[in-house]
Amino acid sequence: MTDTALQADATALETEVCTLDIGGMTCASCVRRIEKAVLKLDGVTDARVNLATDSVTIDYAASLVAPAYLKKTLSGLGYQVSDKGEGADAIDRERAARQREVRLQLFNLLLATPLSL
Ligand code: 9UX
Repeated sequence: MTDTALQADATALETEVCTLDIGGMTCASCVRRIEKAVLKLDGVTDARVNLATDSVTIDYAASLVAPAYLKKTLSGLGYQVSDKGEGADAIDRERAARQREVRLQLFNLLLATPLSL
């Protein structure tokens, strides 16, 4: 398939958008380096790096490329890659798990008390 045919196909495809946080972008050339690497992949139709927020927004066809592969490509270049807001989500999940643990111990305590009397 020629490049133009491939591009025509890509634009006809349903595209998804994902934003990834990128750690380790220290100079403006990183922007071009990241955009070039991602745009080179089949299924990627656009990539926009935002240096101010340390993130990249990628338009891609989910039928041709998986977000995990986009992440792998960028981490392969030496950047720290995570889903947007993953850090905050992880903290929330940890907090929820801790609350479950506390409730479980309280329940065990209430259950054990009458038996020991
Ligand atoms: Mo600049 Mo980025 O010297 O990988 S291109 S830090």
